[in-house]
Amino acid sequence: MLRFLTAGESHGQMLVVIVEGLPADLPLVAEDVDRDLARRQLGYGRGGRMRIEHDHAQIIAGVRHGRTLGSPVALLVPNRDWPNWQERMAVAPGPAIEPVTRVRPGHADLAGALKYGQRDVRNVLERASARETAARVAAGAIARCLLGQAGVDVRSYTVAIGGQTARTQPRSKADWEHVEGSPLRCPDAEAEKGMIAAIDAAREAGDTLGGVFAVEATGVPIGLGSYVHWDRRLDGRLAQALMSIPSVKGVEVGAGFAAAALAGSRVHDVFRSPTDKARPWARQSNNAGGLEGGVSNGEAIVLHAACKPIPTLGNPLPSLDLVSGQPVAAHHERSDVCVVPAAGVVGEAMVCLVLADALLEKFGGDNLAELKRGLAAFADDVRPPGLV
Ligand code: EPS
Repeated sequence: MLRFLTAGESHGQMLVVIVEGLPADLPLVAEDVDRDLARRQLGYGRGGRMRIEHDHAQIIAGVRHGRTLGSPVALLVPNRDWPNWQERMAVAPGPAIEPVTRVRPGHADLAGALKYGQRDVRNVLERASARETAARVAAGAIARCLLGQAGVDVRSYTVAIGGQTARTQPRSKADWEHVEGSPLRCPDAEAEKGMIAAIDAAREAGDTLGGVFAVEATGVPIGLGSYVHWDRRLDGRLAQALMSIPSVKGVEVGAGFAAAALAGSRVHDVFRSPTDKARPWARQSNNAGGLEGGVSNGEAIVLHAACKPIPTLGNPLPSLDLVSGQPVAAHHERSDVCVVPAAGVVGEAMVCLVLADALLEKFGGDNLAELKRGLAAFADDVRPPGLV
């Protein structure tokens, strides 16, 4: 229902985003997108590039006078670093440029170069770069605007970095404000100190750190996704969306791997008494992470993603030269030490895109009023007859 495509190289002129399938009349301004673009750029442990970029979306199609038209929305995010790369990244043929040939273990460098038949790893790393996630965040911010109209809220926080783990989870509005204001988007200020020290030590050692982020979606209506085919299951769609983020190597839904060790009586989420008109089917726990049978069940959708440490190391690993096959140190260029807080914001964007797609699938609507009518009618339909 909702599709998006992005284009753009890390040091090219700009990122390009097209989002198609939005209903007409959705309020949308560039500031809605810029807010998330700015959040993605924050986080202790980022490298020099983030001091250059101040990402800003230019909406160029699909919106008139602050509202979507129902046509594809197109936007551009210029790369401020482009003037420094104009020759190296020129679209037109030009003088020969020194190729990158020392592949980085853990990066797309080798597999990408062999797959696409390239002798210059720059032809791979430019698009494999996590710069592309700025485009996803722009698309996700638009999806977030749609979800907001349905009362769905999507947030993220940092759970762990470099083996240091937060002991608290954000629950109240104040907790979430703390997350947004903290250097690593972490709810536990004590654990965060340890994470910062670990990042400093890694930077000193020319190393990098991974970690875990959580994404939570509240206000999700019951009934998004389906059990009828494997590819319609919402848990699978969300897991794929998170797994597609550069550096993510593991995704958990709800209690995830921990549930595998427990008896069913300890895992499944029993109902509260259905007296709450707003949430008559509410549960006493949420180990399922808001998803049963691949369908949203009205509880918060809770997802965790594990990020490996990024593969560009200040103190490069031993590697091989792509052209000569001889041992060399891996390529190093300016990079980040830790991207987990930024990855959390990208995770929000991917979850927003999947949920917005599933919302439109269930409730349809060529315009916002139709979508809202569908949502309201469904909420009435699923209320237990005794509560109407
Ligand atoms: C990246 C390397 C760094 C990061 C980049 C991802 O860029 P540069 O090579 O220009 O220093 O900053 O991330 C971004 C540009 C971004 O917007 O997140 C890499 O090799 O993947």
